[in-house]
Amino acid sequence: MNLKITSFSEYKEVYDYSVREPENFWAEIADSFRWRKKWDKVLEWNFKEPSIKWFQGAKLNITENCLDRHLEKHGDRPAIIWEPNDPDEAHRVLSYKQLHDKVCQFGNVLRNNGVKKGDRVCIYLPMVPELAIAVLACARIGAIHSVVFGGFSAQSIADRINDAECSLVITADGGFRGAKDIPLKDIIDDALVQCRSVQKVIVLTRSRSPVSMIKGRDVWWEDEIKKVETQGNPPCPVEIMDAEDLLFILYTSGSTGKPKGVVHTCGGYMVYAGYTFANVFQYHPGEVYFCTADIGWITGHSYIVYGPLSQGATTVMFEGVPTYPSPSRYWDIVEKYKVNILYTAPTAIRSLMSFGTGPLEGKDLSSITKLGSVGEPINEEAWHWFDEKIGNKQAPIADTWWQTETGGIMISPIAGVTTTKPGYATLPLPGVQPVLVDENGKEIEGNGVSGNLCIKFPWPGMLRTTYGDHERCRQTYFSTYENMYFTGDGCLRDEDGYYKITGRVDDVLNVSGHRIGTAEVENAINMHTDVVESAVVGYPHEIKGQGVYAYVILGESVHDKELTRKNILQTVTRIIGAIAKPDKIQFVSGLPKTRSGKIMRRILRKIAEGETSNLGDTSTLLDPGVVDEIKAGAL
Ligand code: 7RM
Repeated sequence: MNLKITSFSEYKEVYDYSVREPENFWAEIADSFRWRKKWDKVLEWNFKEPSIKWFQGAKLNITENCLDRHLEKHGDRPAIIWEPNDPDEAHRVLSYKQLHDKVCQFGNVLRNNGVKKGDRVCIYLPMVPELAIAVLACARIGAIHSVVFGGFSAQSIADRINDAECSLVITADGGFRGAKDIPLKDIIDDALVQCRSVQKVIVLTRSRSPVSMIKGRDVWWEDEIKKVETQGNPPCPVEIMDAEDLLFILYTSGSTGKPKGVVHTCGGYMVYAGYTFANVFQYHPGEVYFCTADIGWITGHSYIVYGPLSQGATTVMFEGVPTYPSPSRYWDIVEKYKVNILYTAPTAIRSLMSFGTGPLEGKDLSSITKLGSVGEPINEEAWHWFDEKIGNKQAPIADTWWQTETGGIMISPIAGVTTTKPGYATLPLPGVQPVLVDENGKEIEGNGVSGNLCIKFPWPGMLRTTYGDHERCRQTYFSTYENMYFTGDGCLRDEDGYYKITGRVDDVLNVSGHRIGTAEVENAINMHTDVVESAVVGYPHEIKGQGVYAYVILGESVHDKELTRKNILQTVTRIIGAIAKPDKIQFVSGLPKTRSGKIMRRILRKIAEGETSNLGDTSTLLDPGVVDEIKAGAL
């Protein structure tokens, strides 16, 4: 079978085949990749433990699929086009050959610094080509990367480094994002005070800001590269990996206070990222593809690095933000590199929409033939703006639903092949078996229904465990409904069988496409000395999708509430990072609790949404009086 589906009738045929004979289907997909040894068994699984094994017995290295296999015919093809934060700085183009050389060099640097197969490496870098190089170099030598987004605080990094027991950190002196300079090395230094496992820090020069370099621990990227060069550029033989060896850990928020380390493995993840990229975007050789995500999130892992490179694509990597130095920036980039495929997030679309059509004037977007959206539900207004103003009604929009845990796109239109519908992720990709279930775990069949979204059969890109705590993986994803993976999302299936994801049904917020647990934010707020208790909920936010609303009970000694408000924001920034800062803080004297002490978030959510009538049944509350006070003080 061909890796790529090219007509609606073929989609239906292939979809049915993938359900009827999943193992044959996936074996045929996997055949289009380069393996050192083919598998003995396609799939072995149970969702009880859970235990999921794809392509057992197979041997491979994902970087041979992303680099080596393209060299003979396409070595000079651009692999990465890098656009700097500052449009006046020179851009960079790395061909497949050049990228291969750099990955090999840095793989040797890692080996020289004692990194071995199975070791965990934390990567905290800005969006520069060296980030992709570092990720691929880890994969090449069999080290497990854990990329931490540049917006997280020292405390968050320390927690992640300690959870994975990383032995080495790769960072930069600093990074540029819009008008801001981010002191990455300083933040790492603060984090490492708490981290005993880290022996080495490799520091890339980017911002040339002053940093402290600790003897015996910190080394410069550039110096280490020179050492490899003076060794006469030895080749960097790949570590031959088992299909189920760990490829990476990526931390993501859930409904508890502590982020989970989602684990992906080499074989299945590679097949899934490559298959979904090729299909959803219908990538043709020579096309220029631009995904605006950060590699610190799963979208960047799967659809800036592994997916596109495994298919020999040209992937644009952008260091900056959509509004710097002006809200024309994305359109300038599209014009400059004649971008054909643009994959971005609803929050970015809404933000750019708010500037009107001025920033689009005189910009040539005619190269665009396909569009993608990811990270959160896309409202119809944003969908139509994207379609009309960016795609000129000629470019199909793939509204791609998926998660860190799924490794790749699950439900999405296939660009130009299957139908789109505003606000709908539409249909599952072949190989994906979604089901809707009610509160009791009973499958809801038929169309025109809604329920909680589960997946009832494994797919190669799914998570295998949560690092260091398999029980947590079972509890979170496989215990709510028997024999199903539970996504945490609510979903509607319309009369035509098209899926629309309506949002999280657990205590997870989605702020500008970033997942944030309400418990995580509450823990951070509660660390402030003046705070007795807090409750965090989401509310609809015009640009961010959801905003963070915090109800906070203060201790008695607080005199200057305005200062305390700012101090709380500072505390959250310190503990988690600026992305989790509450948009609104309401000081209250009590929270609506049941007699058993549970906070009734439903009420708090309604008030945050501005809905003060219809609060539903409040008779089970310990003190119904607090509700009136909270309503009166709502922001
Ligand atoms: C890729 C990514 C996952 C959560 C997921 C949803 C929400 C993502 C869509 C969406 C509606 C979409 N991974 N989500 N894509 N909701 N339509 N197309 O975002 O792990 O960071 O977040 O994001 O709630 O569960 S993630």
